[in-house]
Amino acid sequence: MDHTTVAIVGGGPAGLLLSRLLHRAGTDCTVLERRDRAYVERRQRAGILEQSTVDALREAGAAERLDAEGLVHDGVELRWSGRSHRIDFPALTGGRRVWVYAQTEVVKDLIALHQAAGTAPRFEAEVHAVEGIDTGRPIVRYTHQGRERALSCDYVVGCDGSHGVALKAVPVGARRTYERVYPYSWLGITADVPPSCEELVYAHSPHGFALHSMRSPRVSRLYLQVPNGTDPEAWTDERIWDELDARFTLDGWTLDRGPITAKAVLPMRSSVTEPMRFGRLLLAGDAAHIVPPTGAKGLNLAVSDVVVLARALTHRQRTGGTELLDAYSGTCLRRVWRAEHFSYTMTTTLHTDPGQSAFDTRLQIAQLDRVADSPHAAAELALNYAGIPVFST
Ligand code: RFL
Ligand code: PHB
Repeated sequence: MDHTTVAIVGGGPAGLLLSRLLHRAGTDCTVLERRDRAYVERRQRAGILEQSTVDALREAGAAERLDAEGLVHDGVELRWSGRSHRIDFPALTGGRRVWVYAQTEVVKDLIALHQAAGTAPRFEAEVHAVEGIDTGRPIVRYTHQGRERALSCDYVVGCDGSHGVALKAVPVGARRTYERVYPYSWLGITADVPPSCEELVYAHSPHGFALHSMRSPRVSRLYLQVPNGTDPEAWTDERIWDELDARFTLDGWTLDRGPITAKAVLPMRSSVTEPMRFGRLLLAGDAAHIVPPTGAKGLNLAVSDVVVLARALTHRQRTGGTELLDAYSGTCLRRVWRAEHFSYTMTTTLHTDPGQSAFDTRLQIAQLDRVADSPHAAAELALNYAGIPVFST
């Protein structure tokens, strides 16, 4: 049976970055990814990297293209009730900012570096069981090219996303999942048209939430709140643009339209599984927690988890000490719950709940007015959005 020090289940951003950090620190590891490379590189997801994510990618030597092509943003705009307010990140956070750089590009960059270093994931390797996590020598069982395989290791890390198998190795009585499902989804589109704004626009409107984001100076990415169960094909391009127009409406501003090249509906969920460590199994990224995308935190949390974990595993490898691994779950969960709270607050302040009363709407507007009128409220939003340093909580 093959052996590796750290077996990593899942080659999304969490697994790929963890393996990059471990290899650079001299710790041997193997990533098992059930999809092929092309599929993993194409998956359209997050678009905003906070300051500490960029710092982590730079430290991993994985930011060359990000630094050349990423769009640095110093703020976002909020729109509601005919008002508009800009949140100035550097001014409110002591110099922190965010980058617009798609998750697909982060993934492509990490895979290219792994290929060059001879440390690429084992693609099309589907893990179906993780055994012995309460022993000193766990075993990961997987299928590769139609053959059953096994990999023994010192530690297993579940980076296998929200429907992963790693978590299932933890006895039900030893874990607890806290969850909230929202009564609305996002219809996300990509369009071949230059963005109509320089920075992201988050809009609260009587028609529901809308977000204007971007992928490049020529490609726009936009989202609008739709009912759960919506079929994206039921929305024609014209209907999407009309609805976006209505939600972003602001005197003197126009939304430019262009060909829509991708269209998908994503559900909104908050979830945290505790603890993030059980014996020799550690969970990271979406395998442990999900946030609704309104705060742009999902990918950033995955990165902060693996930064903490790489340090703990490297410390174990170098000194034999397990104190950082013992602290892993508690260290991460403080940041995770803070991000959960922020994502929940952004989501519930900006979306229209199907059962929402006029009173509820007035409260949302009062909250948005407060952010515009109080530097303290604006600073709280800016610090959460631009992200606090990984080792500060
Ligand atoms: P990922 O990216 O889901 O990667 C998990 C990887 O594990 C593999 N895998 C397995 N491999 C082997 N054996 C098995 N049994 C396996 N089971 C799963 C999968 O193929 C996959 O490659 O998790 P990771 O690395 O933790 O990264 C987290 C981020 O991807 C995620 O937080 C964000 O993308 C969340 N998210 C968004 N966040 C934002 O901030 N803004 C967004 O607009 C946004 N859009 C999204 C999203 C997540 C989505 N999902 C997961 C449904 C849109 C979608 C559709
Ligand atoms: C995106 O560009 O995909 C994006 C940006 C900000 C969010 C969510 C998604 O809050």
